[in-house]
Amino acid sequence: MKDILKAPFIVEMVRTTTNMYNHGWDERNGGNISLRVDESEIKEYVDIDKVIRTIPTGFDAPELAGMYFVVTGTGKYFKNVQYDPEINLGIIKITADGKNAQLLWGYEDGGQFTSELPAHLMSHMARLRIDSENRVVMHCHPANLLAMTYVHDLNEKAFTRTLWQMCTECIVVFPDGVNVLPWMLCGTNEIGKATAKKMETSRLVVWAQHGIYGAGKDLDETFGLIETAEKAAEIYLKIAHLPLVNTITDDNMHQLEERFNVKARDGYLD
Ligand code: 2HA
Ligand code: ZN
Repeated sequence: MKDILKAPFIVEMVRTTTNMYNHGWDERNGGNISLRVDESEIKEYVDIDKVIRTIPTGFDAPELAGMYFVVTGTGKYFKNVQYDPEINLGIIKITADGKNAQLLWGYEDGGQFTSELPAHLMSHMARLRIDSENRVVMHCHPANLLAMTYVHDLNEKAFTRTLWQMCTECIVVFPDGVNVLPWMLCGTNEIGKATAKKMETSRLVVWAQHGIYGAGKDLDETFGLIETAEKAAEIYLKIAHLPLVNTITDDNMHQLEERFNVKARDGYLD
């Protein structure tokens, strides 16, 4: 067996959680990540027949049966992942019936996966139906996006258009826009289902007064998606109280669509 602490999927999780903490997106135990990894890769580092514990997920995820995920632990601090990956992270395999998770490595203090696992697994299912390359679901609490949900209309088209108008790159990075959920109780199957439904039409889902979910093919891409939306929200908060003199027009955005070969979400541009 190779050294798991040198596995690219663990190294990347450590780097990403540390980076997110350093961005101020994951105070205390805020935020969680799940990363899908192929069995062939996992097998080089852990004995996949040695189940440490079986933990019920609390819902059915039949489409994910047999899949492996690296998942941040519940109650764990992103700040600390770099010092003790084996306590703060875990590798789970979803059982054949889709109802349980077998722990193969990690959560060494007896812990378990994030309380937001329903939102993660349901979002993986939703994204995988659209894009078989999707591997990551990421949740965090970036201050500017969060602040924006207190002062901006939560209508998805209006919210998306404002973000697109704040930085030229936005429409290129997230042409599918952002979807928005009203405040809901977190950690429940209900918010999980609602998030997954929103993931059908966008890789970014804002949880009003809480944070954001992102999905993507790797940790870098997903981080970059959230980073770009958060930057736009920061610009919005810098200008929202000032008289607006200039903006990025819909005509400008059509030029960006053409130049970068992207298609803005249907009906979002004039
Ligand atoms: O894991 O961010 O939404 C802590 C949270 C819950
Ligand atoms: Zn949260």
